[in-house]
Parts: sequence; structure tokens; C-alpha cells
Amino acid sequence: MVVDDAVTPSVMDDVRTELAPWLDATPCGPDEFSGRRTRRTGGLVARSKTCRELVMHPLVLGAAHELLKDGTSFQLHLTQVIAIGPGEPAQVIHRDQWAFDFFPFPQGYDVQCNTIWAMTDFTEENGATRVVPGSNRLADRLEFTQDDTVPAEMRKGSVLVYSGSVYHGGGANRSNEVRAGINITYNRSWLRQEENQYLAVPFEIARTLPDDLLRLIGYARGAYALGYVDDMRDPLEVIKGGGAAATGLGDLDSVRARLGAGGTGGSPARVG
Ligand SMILES: O=C(O)CCC(=O)C(=O)O
Ligand SMILES: [Fe+2]
Repeated sequence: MVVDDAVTPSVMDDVRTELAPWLDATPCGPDEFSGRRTRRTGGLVARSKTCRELVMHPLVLGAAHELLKDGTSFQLHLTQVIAIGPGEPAQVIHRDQWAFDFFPFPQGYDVQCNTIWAMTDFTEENGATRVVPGSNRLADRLEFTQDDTVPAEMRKGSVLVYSGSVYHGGGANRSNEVRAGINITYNRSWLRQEENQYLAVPFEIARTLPDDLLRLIGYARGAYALGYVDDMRDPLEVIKGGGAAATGLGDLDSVRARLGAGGTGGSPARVG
């Protein structure tokens, strides 16, 4: 699904200004999947204030909540500017959830909600993301050709939202310009994050971030107990101190409600 003009183009100009030193310094990818003419720049929560707003965009969080609401919570999975240079061939068509060691999640059970924000216009010619529509309902480990796909063309400031089960890939860039997108993805908080937020966001920066963003990037317990610190302390309490969060395990009432509902939902998902 593409949400047209989710932010104004000037927001993307701000991102570019904030990230300029890192974008310029990023080398091209080491292999075909990363793209030998493609630069991938991460650490966006630490490096760009405006990217924090994209990470927390209510429309996207709403979509992630809706997709993953049968679980207790979700978290930020990765942040990455993907700048596809001229002459880059099309990326192999894949599912992003294959990152989890190709675990065969049950059909219809999504573990990831993904976005690609258009930092430049996305056109068929410059390498707009190629998507196989409806492929979240198909079997796993399928192979597709580019003919099976459609380009997610969109204006700068628009955002493509897709689940980890949708087959897709970066398009071939047949233009003379760089196609830049901001890949920001979310996953169930009982899974490992692809980008290590604890190391990508230096502690000195992390402790200045608002609580809701910190929880989303991983300073929270996933489900009931995952990710507590030493004497069952809440990670937010550890980083901020001063009773920022109650010490103890997760929200037991919500866990009980889920058990009561047969362990298949029944309680609202929390962000973070
Ligand atoms: O840049 C794009 O359009 C998509 C890239 C992609 O799907 C990936 O690297 O996993
Ligand atoms: Fe992908």
C-alpha cells in the first residue's frame, strides 16, 4: 500500500541535510543483494532528528499495530537509507522476514510491518521498489521474475507500507539519478532486531530521547519478561533512572487476558 504525500517533500530535504555527512561517506554494498551500486546508511535514530519523527509517524504506527495486534508489543527493527545508484540491476525478489533464518512462519501470521519512505520520487525508471501484489498470502520460498512485479511509483514524501511476507525487491535503476528511500521496519518484540539499536544509538543520545521512542527502539520488555535488566528492572528505568518506569516484569494482567483468550490475542498491543 502506498500512502501518497504522507509528509511534505521538505521533510525529506531536512533528512537529507541532517544525514549528508553519513550519506556521502557510506560505501556501496559488498554483494548482489545489498547492491554494488547501492549505499545503505543506518543508525538513523541517532543521526537524524527528522527520522525520529518518521519512526514515530502515527499513520505507520497505526498500521504496525493493526498488523501485529495479536501480540503484546512490537519494536523498531531497522532504519536504513537505501540509495540505489544509476546502473544498479534489479534486486532479487524476496520476503524481508527471511532475515529470521528463513523460519517458516505460518501463512497469515505476520511478524514484521515495513515502510519505505520516498526520499526522492520513485519511478519505474529510477528503481522504484518492485512488489508482487497479494503475495503475503502465497507459499514461502517462491521465486519470481521482474515480470511478476509492479513498481511502487510514488512522489517524494510518500510511503510504501508492506508486511514482511510481501515478495518485493529494489528496482533496476535505469536513470542517471540516485533513487533514495528510507527503509524503516518494525517487528514483534519477541524477535531479534535486525539493526542493533542499543549500539547504533550511543548511550549519550539514547538518554535524551523521549520515553515512547526509547520504548519503541527496544528499551522495554517484549511480551512479559523479555529484555529485563539484572533484578528484573525495566530498561527505561535503567537508562533514565528516577522511577521512569516501574521495576518488575511486564503487564501481568495483559498476559493473563491473553492466556484467558486461549493465548491468541484478546489484549491490545502496546507500542514498544
Ligand atoms: O530499496 C528498495 O526499494 C527495496 C530494498 C529491499 O527490499 C531490501 O533491501 O530488502
Ligand atoms: Fe526487502
